[in-house]
Amino acid sequence: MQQKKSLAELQDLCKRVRREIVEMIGAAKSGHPGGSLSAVEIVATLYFDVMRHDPANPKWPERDRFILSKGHGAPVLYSIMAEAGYLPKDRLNSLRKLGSIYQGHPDVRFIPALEASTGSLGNGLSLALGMGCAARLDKAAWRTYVVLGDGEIQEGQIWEAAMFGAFHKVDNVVAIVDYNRIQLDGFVKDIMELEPLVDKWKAFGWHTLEIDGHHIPAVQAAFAEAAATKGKPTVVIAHTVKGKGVSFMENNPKFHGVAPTPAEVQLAFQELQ
Ligand SMILES: Cc1ncc(C[n+]2csc(CCOP(=O)(O)OP(=O)(O)O)c2C)c(N)n1
Ligand SMILES: [Mg+2]
Repeated sequence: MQQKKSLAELQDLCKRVRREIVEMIGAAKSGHPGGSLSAVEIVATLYFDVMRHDPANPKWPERDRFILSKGHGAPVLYSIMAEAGYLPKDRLNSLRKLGSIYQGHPDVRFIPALEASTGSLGNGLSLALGMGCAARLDKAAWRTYVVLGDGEIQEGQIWEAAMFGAFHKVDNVVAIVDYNRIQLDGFVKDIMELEPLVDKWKAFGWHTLEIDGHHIPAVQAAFAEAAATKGKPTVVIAHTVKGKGVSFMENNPKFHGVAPTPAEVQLAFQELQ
């Protein structure tokens, strides 16, 4: 089983993961730094505190499942799965290269330890709810976690899935919305506003929590509350900062899908010590 990390260890890990995200996207000269950096605490807390899983046995039937529905955030997942021991660390810098297992979006053909290939936005919540129903049919205890982007949840399929999850009481699924308020080329509020977002999820019948997605104890508490919630699925609206940790990327739509230059990588490293 995966060892749990202390709060201090998790915070250290998050810094290291941020450096790796910047480094690998810099080396690739393309990729999505902003939405990778905003999800670091969420994914790290899941892998190193919340989920029951075993890197030595990736297909352990009782494992909790994780889906990064916003698949363009692949670097955060690759870095954390490498840290956990699923994947080779020394090849992270082959991101987006032909033949690399580290493709621009997570792909089960190259990384069998993944639960799903993602990147076509809008699908992950449906996948997660299907997995949740499968666990229930099997009377199994494993739970499913899915990270969604805020731009992503403008997709119609998300709201069909939301209706399904509440109607079928799929209470072993937790959706996390990485609410960084920026989508591909601008602010969500200017493109297609989501507010009042908490009210919407509540109206769809979900147990709805709102947290600071960079505050690890709040992330931990949200997952504990989700596990104790029966009869409805839980959604965690995680307020985050796109580009978190790198001053010139923070809250800057440019760094949705632009790689840092070598000089910017060095600048970011100084900030992420
Ligand atoms: C179905 C689909 N449409 C469009 C895209 C192109 N695309 C990639 S990322 C992105 C923006 C996503 O924004 P958000 O969900 O807020 O992600 P984050 O801010 O976490 O990076 C879009 C439109 C896609 N990957 N899939
Ligand atoms: Mg976003």
